[in-house]
Amino acid sequence: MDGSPEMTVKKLNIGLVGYGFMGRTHSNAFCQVPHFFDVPFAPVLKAACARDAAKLKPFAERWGYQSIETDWRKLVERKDIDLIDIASPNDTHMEVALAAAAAGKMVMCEKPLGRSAAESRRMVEAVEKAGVANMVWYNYRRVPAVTLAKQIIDEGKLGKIFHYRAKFLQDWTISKDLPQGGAGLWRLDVGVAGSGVTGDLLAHCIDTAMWLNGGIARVSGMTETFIKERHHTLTGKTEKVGIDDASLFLARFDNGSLASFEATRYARGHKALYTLEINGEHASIAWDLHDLHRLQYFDHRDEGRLRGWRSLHITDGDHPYMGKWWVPGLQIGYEHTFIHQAADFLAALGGGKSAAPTFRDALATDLVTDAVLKSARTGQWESAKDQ
Ligand code: SOE
Repeated sequence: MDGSPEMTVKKLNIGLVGYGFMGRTHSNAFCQVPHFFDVPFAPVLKAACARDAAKLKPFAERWGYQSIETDWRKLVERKDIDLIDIASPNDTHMEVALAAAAAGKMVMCEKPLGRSAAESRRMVEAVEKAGVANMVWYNYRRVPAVTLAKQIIDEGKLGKIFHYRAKFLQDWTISKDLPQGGAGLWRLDVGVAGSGVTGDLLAHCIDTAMWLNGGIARVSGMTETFIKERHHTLTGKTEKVGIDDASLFLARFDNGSLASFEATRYARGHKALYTLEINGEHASIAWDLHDLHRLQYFDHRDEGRLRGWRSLHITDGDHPYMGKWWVPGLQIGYEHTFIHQAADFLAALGGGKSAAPTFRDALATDLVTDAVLKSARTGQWESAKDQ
């Protein structure tokens, strides 16, 4: 996870594209990572890039970026940039990543990798052809409780896995008066986002699921767009809504286990309720983003009289990542998952590798989301594998 304290730390010059919510989480991760982890590279915030200089400037100043660019092509061409980090809306991911890889830069990209598996495939080919380190910011893998779940599963503590259940529930788009398009609302514009909750929320659930429980073979999905038309902030017209507001699917994993997944922005009262549960032959685990520092664990092998769900408080030094933070019992939060991801990326880079999830791993997720959307259209079970 990290290197030895004696190692020589080299500089890694970052060029960030985008300054929104994700631009902030990534910038914070780059700033914080060397303060807490012994990483072989120290990120340098060399340049931030976005079209709107007036909005970009205060962002760059606040985070300490040394310069700004208003054209990502210029950023990608700069000789003093080692890594391009894409934190801009989904419709920019492919173009920037292809150019960055062709220029020999390492590439990090916000999720989902592409707006479709076809876009993601081109991005995988580009980074692999260029031989550059790459990673996608599926941050929830790096919640210490979720990483612990991975360790527990890999150690075989659950035994054969029968069921996987995941949900990601929000409620922020219920109003019909909410427009689509533009800053903060591009997630509602299908041309920019690619899809609705399938690519935005289910993609997180699928990434974690395949990491914990292996590949997904087949899916049967159902989607709904509850509000069919919305005012578009960029065109000024009322336009058809092309995204899915809710998406549910059943799946069969390669290991034979059965799964159900659900994501919606219409679950009144839920802001970002990502939950997962896995049931195995011997034990089960459950996790909830709103209580992210706890992992629920039930082991049938416990003595009968004392058997029950244990609520593990994941704050001890021997829990994943926690030895780098405060003292046992003190919690960390959402932003730390990005810091962990940056730490793992830099450590892997020290060994000449890419940290997971790589672009190729993220393509596998996009194949599943594509299959879910296809199944919702055809009403058939669809393969989630590359055809
Ligand atoms: C959507 O509201 C969103 O911000 C996603 O885009 C993020 O990936 C998720 O982590 C939280 O919700």
